[in-house]
Amino acid sequence: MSIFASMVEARAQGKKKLALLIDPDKAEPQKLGPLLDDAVAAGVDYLFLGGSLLVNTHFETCLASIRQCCDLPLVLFPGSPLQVSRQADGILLLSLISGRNPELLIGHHVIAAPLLRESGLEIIPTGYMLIDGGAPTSVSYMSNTTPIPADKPDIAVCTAMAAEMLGLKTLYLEAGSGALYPVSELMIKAVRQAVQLPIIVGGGIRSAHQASLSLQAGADVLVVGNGVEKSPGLLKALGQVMGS
Ligand code: 1GP
Repeated sequence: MSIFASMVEARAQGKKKLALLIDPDKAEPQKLGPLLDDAVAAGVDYLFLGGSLLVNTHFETCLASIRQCCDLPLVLFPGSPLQVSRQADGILLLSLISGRNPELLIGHHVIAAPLLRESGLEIIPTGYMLIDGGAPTSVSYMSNTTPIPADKPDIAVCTAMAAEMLGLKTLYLEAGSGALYPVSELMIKAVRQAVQLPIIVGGGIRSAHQASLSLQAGADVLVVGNGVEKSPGLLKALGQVMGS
């Protein structure tokens, strides 16, 4: 089954999915084994790999190490066209629809299109929406875009509706890695009521309680990165929340 089909099927069955984000800049490829063992034990559904920047040359090595350690679906979450690799299974083809930077709406996609076509990766067209998380984040700085204010769910709703009408396949509500505040339940609920697309939610999720609130509000896929790096027990707790 394709990655996208697994999201749609889970949504139809009222099940939730958990993604672990690995940032190739922070990960030490040779030391990923224990983290990936924990991810498998916790029932993580997808591994996302990517970051706003690449400041080292670990990207392909990281992918190879992950491949050696486990066979979880590996999805690229690219900060730039440099983060494309045949070693993954799929890619979130992100269009930054909360912003007005043409390069991130279509420009980079044009550059990457021939490579993506040839790569054999499953392409998952994704409406990427930055929501203000209480502090500037790498993604807002690097993308040179302004996040949707956290108290303006109407803007998020209209943006999500437009994404659905344009034919994008999933939405990613993003507070930004390490955000002070995750995307609010109010915002998730409002978007959930407006569209049928699978909704991915990430940024600033640091506790099982927060995860549970986001899921109840309507998130279909939760993404965690920083929280797991800082608190190794979090994955297990999240696995229990997903199970319930
Ligand atoms: C960032 O949504 C992801 O793009 C995950 O964020 O690292 O804050 O969990 P965290």
